Amino acid sequence: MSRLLIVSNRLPITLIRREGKMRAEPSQGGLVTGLGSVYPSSDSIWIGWCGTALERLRGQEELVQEMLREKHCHGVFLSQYDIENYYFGFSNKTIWPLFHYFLLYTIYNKHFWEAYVRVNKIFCDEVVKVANEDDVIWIHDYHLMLLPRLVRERLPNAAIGFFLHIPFVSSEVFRLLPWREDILEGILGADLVGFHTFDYVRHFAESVRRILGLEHDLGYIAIGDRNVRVDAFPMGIDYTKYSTAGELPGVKAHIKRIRKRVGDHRIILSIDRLDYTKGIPERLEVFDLFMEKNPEFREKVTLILVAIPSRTGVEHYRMLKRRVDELVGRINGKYGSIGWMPVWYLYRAVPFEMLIALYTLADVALVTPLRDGMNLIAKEFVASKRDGTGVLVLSELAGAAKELGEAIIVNPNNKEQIVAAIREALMMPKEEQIERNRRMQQRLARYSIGGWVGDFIGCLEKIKARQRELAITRLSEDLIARMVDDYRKSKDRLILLDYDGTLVPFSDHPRRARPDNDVIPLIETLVKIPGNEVVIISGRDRETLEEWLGNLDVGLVAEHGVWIKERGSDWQMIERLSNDWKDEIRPVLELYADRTPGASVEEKGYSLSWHYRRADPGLASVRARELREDLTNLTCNLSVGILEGSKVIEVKDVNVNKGRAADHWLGKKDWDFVIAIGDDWTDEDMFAVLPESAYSIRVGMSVSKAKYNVNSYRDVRALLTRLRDAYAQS
Ligand code: GDG
Repeated sequence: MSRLLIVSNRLPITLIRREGKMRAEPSQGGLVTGLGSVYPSSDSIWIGWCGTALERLRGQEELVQEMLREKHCHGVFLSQYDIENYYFGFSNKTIWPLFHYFLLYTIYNKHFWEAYVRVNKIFCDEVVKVANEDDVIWIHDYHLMLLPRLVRERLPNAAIGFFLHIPFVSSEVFRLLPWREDILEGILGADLVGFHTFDYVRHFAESVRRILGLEHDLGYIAIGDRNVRVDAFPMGIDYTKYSTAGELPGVKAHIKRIRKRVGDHRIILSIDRLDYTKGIPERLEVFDLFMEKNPEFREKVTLILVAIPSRTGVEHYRMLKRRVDELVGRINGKYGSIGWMPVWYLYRAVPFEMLIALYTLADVALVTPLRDGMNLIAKEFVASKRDGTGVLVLSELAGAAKELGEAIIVNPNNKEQIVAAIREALMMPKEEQIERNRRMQQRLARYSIGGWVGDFIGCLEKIKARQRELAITRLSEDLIARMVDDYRKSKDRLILLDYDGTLVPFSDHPRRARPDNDVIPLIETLVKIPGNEVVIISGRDRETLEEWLGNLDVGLVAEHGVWIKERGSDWQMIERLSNDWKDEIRPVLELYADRTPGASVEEKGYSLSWHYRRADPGLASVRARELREDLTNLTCNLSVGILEGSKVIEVKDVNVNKGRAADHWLGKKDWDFVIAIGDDWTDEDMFAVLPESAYSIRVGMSVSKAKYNVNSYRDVRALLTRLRDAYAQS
């Protein structure tokens, strides 16, 4: 039976050794509280660190592992040194600040990085120990970004998902990281990469494109022979748990106690881990400004500030704690009176019932992080509002803002705006509060944590199914053997080959993609074999083909079929074509080339092409889309068609395509062996006209009319070499 292996830095339980005895306590934080309401379960295993350094567990590892096994967990043991450098170091002093745009807090340190690599390898060993072949492996968060690739290397066919719980920064910021390639390649070891929002998806895909040079297409990134899916999965919460928790007796008791403490004051609530990304001091400054500007609310409103201690071993967190303490003291000193303390500050984690009591009582939740991957507090607050009252003031820089549009959305750096938002929230009529919350509640109920998990895992399963389909079409050794056998037995053989991307690799400058010293002798020997007819069917112009391949005894097709040249004859046109349309289209292509640095226009006898391989990829893809639209409108009354190749848009006569050119040769003889190989959309016309018995091969792992796929021009050369040698052996 297939199981789900969840892998995260921390297990949902923390083991604490006190007076020689081990005790288990629930862990804190967004990931474990979110996923912890669905897992661990009997058909899953959660793999992670148990929260205590190896040195403190010495001799008790087996016992700990046994305790964890009972809870469907598997422990990863880490030394104090690794915790310092991998967890407090690279994870929390490098990645965390960088990925939240706190560049000045980011430390680049070789020892941190080395520990990060080492610990990811330790995690990999544990995953491999636990995993069965058909398990689904779901790796979480920024501590383990190298793990997908490491696991892939050891378990090549495993179903691996990766989810990042924090933002993925813009490529301009990500590129600052000295180990950027390793991180991207690490993540791309997964089959499915998930983020909270589409912005993060875009940032990731853009970083991959700029740093690794890999293109993305409709949410897929091709890396080697694998296609990695990248998509947004906004994490939900256990809606029922929060919407019904108000009934728990413990919650009612807490409500009473809190009411007694704050009297009938209106309550503004602020809850976060004490982290500089959450904007806690900034929020206190806003509260100060609110009190100053709105004296009528003094002695009427209390801010309950819950700050959960977090990463206390990191200097910036200790500084933050001092700053918050100071600000709370200052505000309470400035506005407080005998019967009223403006800020009630709790520096500790609160039990679940108290959390719900606070959500229930709060008139306003002030959730204003400076950056936040998602922010579950905002969602939990809304879900807990059984009577529908209460107002959420939410930062636009939290991922949750994308889904909670009915909240009052603010820029966390705009203090005046937040002051106004607090006032608006406190004055908002009840009916409006209810209407806004009900809409958000419906959305949260529909996409709860179970839906989120199901969506992610469902998507991963679909990808694996798609990979299995593609694997069936991949040209296997068995198929090659069969092809070689057919080839050997046949007498009249037609070999149709595209040029760029099929026989030779692409180059930034089309003129540089000359045939090299390996490919020329290969074709030369192939055409010498009696019964072989080789035709090179290209989109290039006649002159270039003549210059590069004219000496070979092959058939040639130029401009996708405008011109053909039989072995030993001259170039001829496939039919009379008109060029009248060019004057209308050329200026448009030139205009787009001027607007896109690196793009260029190429004019061939009966076609015009707009090349963008050397242009900035982001800009080029926008321009290419615009150009396509313009051309579609412009050409609707002309007999020309728009063709998309690899980084090129081509306009040419609709009557001309590689299919017609291929037909010319197919009709010449009763061939008993036909093979056609090509790498882009223009070759699909050629595949479409082949007889059923033909072998058709598309270079690259795209869906195609061709029967089989290979990875690259190298595979094509290897295959042609096998065919050539097969003759010598027969
Ligand atoms: C990361 C990302 C993303 C908090 N205090 C108490 C308590 N909590 C629970 C809350 C909530 C969770 O912890 C906090 O989640 P957040 O989402 O707000 O924040 P991070 O810990 O920074 O989490 C974040 C998240 O991962 C999930 O992907 O949303 O952007 O930074 O569930 O309820 N629970 C209890 N007492 C507390 O005092 N019982």
